[in-house]
Order: sequence, then structure tokens, then C-alpha cells
Amino acid sequence: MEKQGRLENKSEWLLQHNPIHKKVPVLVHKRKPIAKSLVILEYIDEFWNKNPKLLPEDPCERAKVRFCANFYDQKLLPSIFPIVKSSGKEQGKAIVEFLELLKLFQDGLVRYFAGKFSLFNGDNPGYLGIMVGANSCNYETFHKAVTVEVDQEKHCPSISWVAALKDHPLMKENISAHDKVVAKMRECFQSPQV
Ligand SMILES: N[C@@H](CCC(=O)N[C@@H](CS)C(=O)NCC(=O)O)C(=O)O
Repeated sequence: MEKQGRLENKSEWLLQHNPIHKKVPVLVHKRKPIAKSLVILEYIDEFWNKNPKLLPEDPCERAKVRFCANFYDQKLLPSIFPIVKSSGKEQGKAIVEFLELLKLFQDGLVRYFAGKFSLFNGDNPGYLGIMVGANSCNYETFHKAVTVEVDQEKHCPSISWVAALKDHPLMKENISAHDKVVAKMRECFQSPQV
């Protein structure tokens, strides 16, 4: 098993509660484990069934939001690991591939939602907002830990959405402290650049 980006010494608890993927997050509710971020969000939305819901009511809008969240989870996030695991030319190539996927994601949001879409559902982050926010609100820690910086103006037109998410009290409450995350990332990635 590759070391970088992996949790070492997985606990008995994790192996018991998520024996298939052996990954976090896992939500245990009523003694039953529910694994995978997006599955957990859908479970919360359905179990508590409170308004505003995390997913939109309209089936077509729901499908679009789910599609984008899946792309983010399955394509965009995994494309970060090759950046972390490489250096020099290889890292340059990994960055280009990541930026192509980032562009596809951002253009897709604009096209899919015709400028009307927001990562918020009412006052709070929705399904896609939570997924994007939980990872992107920490982008500065990634820059610091991996010493790779992306030109935001050029590559991240959606950075204003991320800034809005970062400013939200729920995100502020739940995003871990910058220095702590940088230290953890360095430890996990064992980046040759740092
Ligand atoms: N798409 C999955 C990603 C889960 C995932 O990759 N979790 C990482 C931590 S962020 C993990 O547990 N890694 C351990 C490993 O890969 O062995 C989700 O959102 O639940």
C-alpha cells in the first residue's frame, strides 16, 4: 500500500465500521455505520428531513447537484494526490491535469446552473457547498504544506464562492486550525518539497 495520503495504523474501530473502504468519514447513528461523505450527507438529509434540505426538491436540480458533487469527489479531489506524490516535471504535469479538471468543474457549474446556482441553500451551505467547502476552504493549508500555489485569478473564477463559504459561521466553527492542518498534511504526504 502506498504511504502518502493514506491513514497509517488504521484503528480497529475504523476497520470494523468501514470494512470495505477502510476510510473516514464514517457516521455512526443508532449504532449503524454509514460511510462516505456524500452518502452521509444524503442520510442526514433524509433522516432529519428538515428545511431547508441539503439537496434541492426538484428532481432535475437534485440530479445536477449530485452529478457535480460526484465529479468533485471522484475526479477532482483524487487528482490532487499525484501533485503531492511527485516533484519536478512530473508534478508540473499533475498540476496541469488538476487545473484541467478544475476548469471542467467550474465551467460545468456555470453551464449547469446558468449563473443561478449558489453553494448555499437559503442561509446555509447545501449538499454541494458542504462537499466543496469541507475541502476547498483549506486550500491555503495545501499551498503551504505542498509548496504548490495556483494562480487564483487565472484558474479559480469560483474562488469568491469559496471565500463566501469560508466566511460562513458553520464553516468557521468546523474547519480545523491552519497550522494544525499544515502539520498533519506534511506528516501524511511526507512531501519531498518541505
Ligand atoms: N470519497 C471518499 C473519500 C474518503 C477518503 O479518501 N478518506 C481518506 C481521508 S480524507 C482516508 O480515509 N484515507 C485512508 C486511506 O486511503 O487509506 C469520501 O468522501 O468519503
